[in-house]
Amino acid sequence: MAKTDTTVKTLARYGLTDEQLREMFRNMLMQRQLDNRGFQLNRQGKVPFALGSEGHEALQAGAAMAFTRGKDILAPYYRDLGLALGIGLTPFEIMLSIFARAQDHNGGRQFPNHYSSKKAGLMSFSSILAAHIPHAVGAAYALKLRRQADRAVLVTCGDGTTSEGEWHEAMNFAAIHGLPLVMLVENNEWAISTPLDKQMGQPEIWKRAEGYGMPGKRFNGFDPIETYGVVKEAMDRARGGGGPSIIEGMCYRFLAHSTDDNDMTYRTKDEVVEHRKHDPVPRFEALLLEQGVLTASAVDAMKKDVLRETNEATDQAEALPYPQASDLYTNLFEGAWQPWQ
Ligand SMILES: Cc1ncc(C[n+]2csc(CCOP(=O)(O)OP(=O)(O)O)c2C)c(N)n1
Ligand SMILES: [Mg+2]
Repeated sequence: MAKTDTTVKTLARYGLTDEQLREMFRNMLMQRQLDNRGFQLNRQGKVPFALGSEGHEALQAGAAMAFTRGKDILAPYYRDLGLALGIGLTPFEIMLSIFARAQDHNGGRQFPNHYSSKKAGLMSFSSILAAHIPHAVGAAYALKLRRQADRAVLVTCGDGTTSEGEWHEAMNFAAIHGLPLVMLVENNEWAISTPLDKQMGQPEIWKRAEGYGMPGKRFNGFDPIETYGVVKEAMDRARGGGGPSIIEGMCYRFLAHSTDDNDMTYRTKDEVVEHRKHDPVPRFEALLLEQGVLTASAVDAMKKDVLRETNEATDQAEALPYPQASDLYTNLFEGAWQPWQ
């Protein structure tokens, strides 16, 4: 730790050190750089698909800080680039997924942006919305049955996903069994082209927690420190045998849903520009400068380093081969059996 915590006197920081604040900021810069790279590679015709976490940076960087590496389990969804980075995946691993190369942990056969890492405790997940939530609950059930009281599962999803039946069933089961689980909802106000008021009659998702019999809370997902405080509290409760909770971070999706979407067909540019005024990345940068956690030259150096790392990860991943067609059924069927035999 380079500086002591006394540097920031007025900031409520829930025990976060200067080093951790800088790490969160670097994560946010890295998210933005990798997002941008994914969209560029798509427009260059090098990758068929990409989507971004722009607007979710603070929420994900803050939440990742509350995850205990080597113990907790993360069951994320496709927009969780910052969570994946924050629990230890490298930009190179992210690029292997985007480029669908054989060396990717999923063998290059998953949808892009669907990361997994056994080492990091990151569960592989499905594009089918909410399908991963019962899986996460199952993992939490296993932790409870094994009496591993110092571990918890952090499961995430978007606002729209909370309308799926599996989401409700999973929450109910987690509550009944008092499982060590935190349901983190990343509310960005849109489910592709569907706004919140067309997704649900009660737009305050955290309030559903009471109906299941668990604690719930809503927080400002544009603030990484507040996010950390809320996620840490919920994870500590889960680890300590206090059961599950539903926490809802408010953010906004600045980009289109994905490279396959044109958001100007269902929302206005003015709406996006209005939300951009609260962009969490420059806001956090300004806060860290004001509090003396970073200097302007340190920010500059960090941005250059993030770009360098992104460029290297891109080049390294791009140079690697795709999976072989002959490996299509590897790890799916036992032995050499092929489905057409
Ligand atoms: C069961 C199911 N229905 C529909 C889709 C198509 N789909 C993919 S992402 C998405 C929107 C999800 O919105 P939200 O949960 O709010 O997450 P966000 O993308 O906004 O982060 C939809 C409808 C799907 N993948 N699975
Ligand atoms: Mg959404």
